[in-house]
Amino acid sequence: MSDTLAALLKRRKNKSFQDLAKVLTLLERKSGKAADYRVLFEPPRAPSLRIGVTGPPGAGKSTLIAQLVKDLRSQGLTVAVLAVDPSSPFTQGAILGDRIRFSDSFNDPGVFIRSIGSRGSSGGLTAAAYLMLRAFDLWNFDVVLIETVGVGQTELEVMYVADFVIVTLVPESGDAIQAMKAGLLEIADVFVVNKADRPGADAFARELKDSLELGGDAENVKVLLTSATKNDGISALTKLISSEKDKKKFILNRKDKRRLQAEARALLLLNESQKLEKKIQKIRTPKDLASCLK
Ligand SMILES: Nc1nc2c(ncn2[C@@H]2O[C@H](COP(=O)(O)OP(=O)(O)O)[C@@H](O)[C@H]2O)c(=O)[nH]1
Ligand SMILES: [Mg+2]
Repeated sequence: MSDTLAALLKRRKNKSFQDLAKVLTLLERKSGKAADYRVLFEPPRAPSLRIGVTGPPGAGKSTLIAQLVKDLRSQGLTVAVLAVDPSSPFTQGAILGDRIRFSDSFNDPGVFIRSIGSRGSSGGLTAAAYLMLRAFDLWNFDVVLIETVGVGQTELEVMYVADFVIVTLVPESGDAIQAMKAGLLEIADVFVVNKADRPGADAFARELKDSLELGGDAENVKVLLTSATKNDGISALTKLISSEKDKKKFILNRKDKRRLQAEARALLLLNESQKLEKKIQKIRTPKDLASCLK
């Protein structure tokens, strides 16, 4: 007999990765009764620090994450990665043929990696993503890295799940002021100008800094240069992450009203859409259709 969500969550103290993988699969399918989910909403004893890594496709987010994982592991921290990106190489099959030599981390008992392909029907993060992150809290990971792709409006939602947001750009990202207009300033705790081994990186970083100063945000938002493939500049980023973890302020910030509402929105939308789908499946005839709005 396969394990139920309730049974798997009950033995979470074992911290089995196999159990966790099963939990995530069940959460992704949203199978289980509402009562089974309750434990996910209890305040965790030691919540994981959630780091959002966002930015346009190809900016080097996955490469950066692979390097961050190695760095954080060398500090003895346990790490989970959740890639909300269908094209992410963070699946064992894909990674083998990938230039990112990440296989070490796959055999590391302190690293758990999972990707989810789909976004919610409303365009936002899926309810599954919120629930999975809660499961990571229960499994007591020190740090969770969340990769989300793009810089559109829906991606801005990452700020509701992450405690600290790294916006990854590249020298070719273009007009820095334009980036600010896209709402990136609102979500970024740090801007990473990756591919700093390419021309124009310094100038782009300076332009970013200038526009931060204009907006009066230069003190709160940092700009770092990295070259993820060369493992350059990553340690400065790891330092920022460690200091965020030590400050513990993130635990309080989780109670922010907007964050709670964003999570509720994802969960309720899923609930309602499942109910609607049941109704839709019952429509068989033009007469059914005519009466569906009653
Ligand atoms: N030159 C250079 N290439 C990089 C760097 N970081 C990543 N890349 C390359 O950029 C491409 C996209 O990287 P990936 O991590 O998949 O980007 P993502 O789509 O943002 O996750 C890959 O070919 C990487 O090897 C870097 O710092 N410098
Ligand atoms: Mg990626």
